[in-house]
Amino acid sequence: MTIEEQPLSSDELAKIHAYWRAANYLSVGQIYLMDNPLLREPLTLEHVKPRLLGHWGTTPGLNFIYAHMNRVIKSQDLNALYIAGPGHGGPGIVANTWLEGTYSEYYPNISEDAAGMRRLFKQFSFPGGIPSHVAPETPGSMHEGGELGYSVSHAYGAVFDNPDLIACCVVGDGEAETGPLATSWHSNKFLNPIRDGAVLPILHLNGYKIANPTLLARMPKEELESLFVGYGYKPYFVEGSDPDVMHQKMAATMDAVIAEIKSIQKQARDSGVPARPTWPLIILRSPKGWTGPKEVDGKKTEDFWRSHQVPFAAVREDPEHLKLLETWLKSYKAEELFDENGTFLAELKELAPNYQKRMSDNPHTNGGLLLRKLHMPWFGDYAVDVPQPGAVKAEATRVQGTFLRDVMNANAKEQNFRLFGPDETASNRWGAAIEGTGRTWLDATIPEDDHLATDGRVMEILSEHTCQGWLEGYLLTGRHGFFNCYEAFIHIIDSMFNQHAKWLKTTSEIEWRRPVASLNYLLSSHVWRQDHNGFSHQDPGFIDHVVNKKSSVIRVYLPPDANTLLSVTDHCLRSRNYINVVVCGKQNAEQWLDMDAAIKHCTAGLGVWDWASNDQETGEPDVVMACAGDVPTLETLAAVKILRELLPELKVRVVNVVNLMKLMPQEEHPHGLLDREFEDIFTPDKPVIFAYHGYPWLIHRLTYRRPNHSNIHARGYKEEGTTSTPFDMVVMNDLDRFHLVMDVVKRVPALRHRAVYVQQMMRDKLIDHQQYVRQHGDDMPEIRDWKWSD
Ligand SMILES: Cc1ncc(C[n+]2csc(CCOP(=O)(O)OP(=O)(O)O)c2C)c(N)n1
Ligand SMILES: [Mg+2]
Repeated sequence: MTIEEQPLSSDELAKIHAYWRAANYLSVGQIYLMDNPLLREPLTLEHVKPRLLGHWGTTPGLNFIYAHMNRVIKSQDLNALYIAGPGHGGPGIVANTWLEGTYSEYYPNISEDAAGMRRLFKQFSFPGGIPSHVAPETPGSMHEGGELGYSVSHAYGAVFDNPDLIACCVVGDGEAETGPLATSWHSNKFLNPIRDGAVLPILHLNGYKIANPTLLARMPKEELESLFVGYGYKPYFVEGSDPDVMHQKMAATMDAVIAEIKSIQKQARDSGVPARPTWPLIILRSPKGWTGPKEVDGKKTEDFWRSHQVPFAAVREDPEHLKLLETWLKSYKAEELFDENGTFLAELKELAPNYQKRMSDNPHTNGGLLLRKLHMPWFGDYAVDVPQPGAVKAEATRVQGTFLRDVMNANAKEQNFRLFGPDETASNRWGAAIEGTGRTWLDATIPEDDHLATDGRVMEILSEHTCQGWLEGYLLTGRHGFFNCYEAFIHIIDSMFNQHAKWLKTTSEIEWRRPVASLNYLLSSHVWRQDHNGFSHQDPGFIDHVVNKKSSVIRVYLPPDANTLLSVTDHCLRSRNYINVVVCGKQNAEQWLDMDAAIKHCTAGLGVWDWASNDQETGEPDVVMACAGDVPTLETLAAVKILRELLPELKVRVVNVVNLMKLMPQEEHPHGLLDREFEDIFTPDKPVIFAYHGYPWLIHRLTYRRPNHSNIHARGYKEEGTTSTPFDMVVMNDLDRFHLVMDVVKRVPALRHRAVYVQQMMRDKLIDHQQYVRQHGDDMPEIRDWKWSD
């Protein structure tokens, strides 16, 4: 659909065009200049930056949309934020925040005058200055857009449970080719027009990416239109390149789509019926590098991919380029836009809204300002009764699900807590949470559907990217959430995790950014218990990936049972500005700690399990049996029991690690133990057999600087797996109790004389196991029915 009305008077048209010119001028200035910001002197080489960095091509389009958003925010008193999918258009967004006055409020040094403009230009992509993208440093940004693909999911995450908010979401046509972006169009099926706000997606069809045309720009218009109709949107086209015509078209279209959004919301809110509407979407087809040089060195530049970055960069070497730059900058007629002090003219500045109506100062983009603590039920009320270690079994994540359901209920009024997952929430046994409010679903239902609800708070779509993007958007606008995922497939969002960790690291260094709730992952259906699925579903490597990131923002927890999982969950939901990775199985499994012990254990993060150890009297073990993760803990305790029976004189100390970061040196991670504390627990010189949930090398990576590192012998997942029995999985990876016993006798010098006999016994046991599982398809009864407390 195309709107042909011309709502702007000639004065309004002239002003909005002037506003756009100002933003474009400031964008080019940031890319090229370090002095002479208003071109009051002839441009010379000294005024030009020695290294020209940044992106021009996307910027005029972003500025165009920004100016037109300002117009409707003002005329219709909207509460809106701006998400620049092509975040490389940083100069444009920075320019707009400066024109609105916000930039100078946050950074008084960058004042609203010629001196401030000079600094504004110089700092961009300059050592000691600001990054080239719409980074955390940019007021009004909750989306850096450096890694493309997440704009739409972030926008929807921001407006869930924010009924008055509109997220203007610019999507690059290159960005729209990415997998995460493509799947995220479906977010409209999860948006409840009564309780949620609205997203206004603007597909920015400038035709090109870095060095290629884009698919969406070159496909026939009918196909493009059908594509978005198919996704459930109503596309409005704004196409052209003549600014006067385009301003009228854009203004008319903006008026139409805002009216449509308001009417959809009113209708749903008045009727109380939250059916899925067809939300409007704008397709803006305008030239890449619009208003820039048409040709450079005889080559097409405007309306072509050559304008993507710095359209010409030999300014210092080529006098023609210097002249081209001056002509280009002068084309914006800065003298008509800024007064003699270099201050933006008041009659133009007033086109933008004021105070927190400015998109650059919308508090939702600094979510910590709006963050409210969750009402937390006492997690001890959900405790599994554990009269003795190993006396009962429970499904840890099912217990966690009941707690999360009640967190959700306790915050029903605030509407600030949601759960996210790629269709695995029930499988990961958070069934109670689903039964609580249901899963969000706005489309058709049939009577047999299970807990689909228009106001459900459990968000499920089979796209890890979309789940992650929604949750990030939700958290960054000041709310809380938890993401559950199969352990192996969380790798799909490795890169999104990276970006969020970078965002948190940077924001924690910016004093006006307030802390937001942590991003919490439950990784379940983990490597050791992939009974249905086998090898493809076995990958515990996300932890290895996570620990690469700045230690101040990452936390990894491996609770061994339900009560420790509850304690860790409570802690994660109260924490701020972290990414908490919690790995825990969902199967019915041994429970070790009662709630009191669990709280103490989790508070310490690791500790000696005295009830499983027998070195209390001497205080000096022969061997330390360390474990992290539920299955390794089980195998360790089973190995300890064998050792007790076979070698009663052996002094064994059992250490369980919940908080993996305790292993790191304190200088490297705030949770790290002091070396002295590490020595107290792991001894200065005794063998440590460490059974670990994931790839064993990580234990060495975390402890390589520790005093007793040469005696640490780590076992873990060695990339062996298939669809087999639970015990066969640990055997395949040498993590089973029998291998652990063999490790002990090999490494404790005093056991040399017994080694051969014990090893033979263990090897025989492993042969019994092999034969039994192949014959019966199940683990041996002595394994399956094993109990610590016998
Ligand atoms: C996931 C990802 N892949 C690749 C890049 C490198 N990259 C930066 S900009 C760009 C082209 C983007 O094109 P488009 O989305 O159309 O933006 P615009 O034309 O508005 O600059 C690419 C490929 C990236 N930033 N992120
Ligand atoms: Mg493009």
